[in-house]
Amino acid sequence: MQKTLILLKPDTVRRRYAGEMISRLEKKGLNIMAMKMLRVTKELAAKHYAEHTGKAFYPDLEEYITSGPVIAMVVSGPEAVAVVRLLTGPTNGIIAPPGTIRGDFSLSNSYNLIHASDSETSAAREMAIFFAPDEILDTNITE
Ligand code: FUP
Repeated sequence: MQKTLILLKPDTVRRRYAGEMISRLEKKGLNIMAMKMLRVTKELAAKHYAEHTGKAFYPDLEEYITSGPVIAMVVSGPEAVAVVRLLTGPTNGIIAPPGTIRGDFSLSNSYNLIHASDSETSAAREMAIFFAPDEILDTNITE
């Protein structure tokens, strides 16, 4: 079993798609182990997006991710990192295939609704940014 970190970004909350996203994750068979709504500060954004802080698009990314509440989640399942990235689709909603979250709900390379860790190493790093260890619960679902 693997764990991965998901952020339902401000456009998901604004567009009232949080339920749709959570439903897709649950229907796939992933277990929700942690979930909280929060406002990402500039400091938190820089920590989470450390690999992007020097890039030309960072100011816009910072403005977007801090623009409203996000929902942070930890989900688990077999190969959860890769499985959630497949559900999410490529970064750019314009080329993301239909059936993926970004393919179905985004026409943008920036406003793409959801973040999902891209490796187990990133997942461990990102989970520690958003959750204390005791906030990640063993949901004990085996079926
Ligand atoms: P992803 O792993 O698909 O979320 O994408 P990246 O880690 O490469 O990028 C993180 C976020 O930066 C994306 F979700 C959107 C934003 N971004 C841009 O705004 N412009 C770019 O050219 C690339 C990424």
